[in-house]
Amino acid sequence: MSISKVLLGCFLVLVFAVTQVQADVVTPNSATATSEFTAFGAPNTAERLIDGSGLDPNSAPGVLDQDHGPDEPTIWFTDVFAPPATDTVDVEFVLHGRWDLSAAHIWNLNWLAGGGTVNSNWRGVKDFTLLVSPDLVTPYSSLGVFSLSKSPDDPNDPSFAVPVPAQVKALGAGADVVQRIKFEIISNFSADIDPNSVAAPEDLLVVGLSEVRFEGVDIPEPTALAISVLGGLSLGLLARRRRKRLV
Ligand SMILES: [Ca+2]
Repeated sequence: MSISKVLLGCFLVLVFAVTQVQADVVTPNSATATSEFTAFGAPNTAERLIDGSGLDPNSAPGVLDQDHGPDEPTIWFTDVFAPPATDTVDVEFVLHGRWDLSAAHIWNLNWLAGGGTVNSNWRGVKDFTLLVSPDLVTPYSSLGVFSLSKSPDDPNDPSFAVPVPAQVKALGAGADVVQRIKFEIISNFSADIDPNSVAAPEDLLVVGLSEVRFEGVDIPEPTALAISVLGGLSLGLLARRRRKRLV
């Protein structure tokens, strides 16, 4: 067998391997928010959305199917002492590399506040605009407005939040090449409660989430292996032509 045929075979095997990848769980490299609650060392930063905090591995074998518990240190929410207007809050995720995303898996805020005695699920995200960018510099483009359901209460005691599953949002063709995702929050569920039931009007502005993952297929960058195979293939074909000239 000629060297060019061997190299061509290697190249086809590489192309086949690249095209056979499966959809995977995409955990962002970083998560940042325009407001976080960190007073007194509180851990309620956007990092709580991507570190698996609160997810229960006993509820399901796969992360995307696991329930998220209502413990306060495992969720992100805005600064309860100085909350910005809900519709000004952004959360941004940066992925490792670029992905063809098919869905977002979002665990809405389920929060037992007040030392584990007060159901604060009304602070969950209700409507938000989801935007994507193919890299670290291209301006975001919107995939539209998405809506989440409020996390459920304990049916036997509505004052208690309970573990929640992820809510799945299909992302469609607009998410073919994505490295950054931004949630521009529009509203929480504060309109569903009696304003007189909270201590201060600004409390109504607080908003948060419990965990976020994405689902998609990795978009391979040009690798040293692919470049070397292509280079070898070119050299092989060149050598073959030279041999032909010498015959
Ligand atoms: Ca969490």
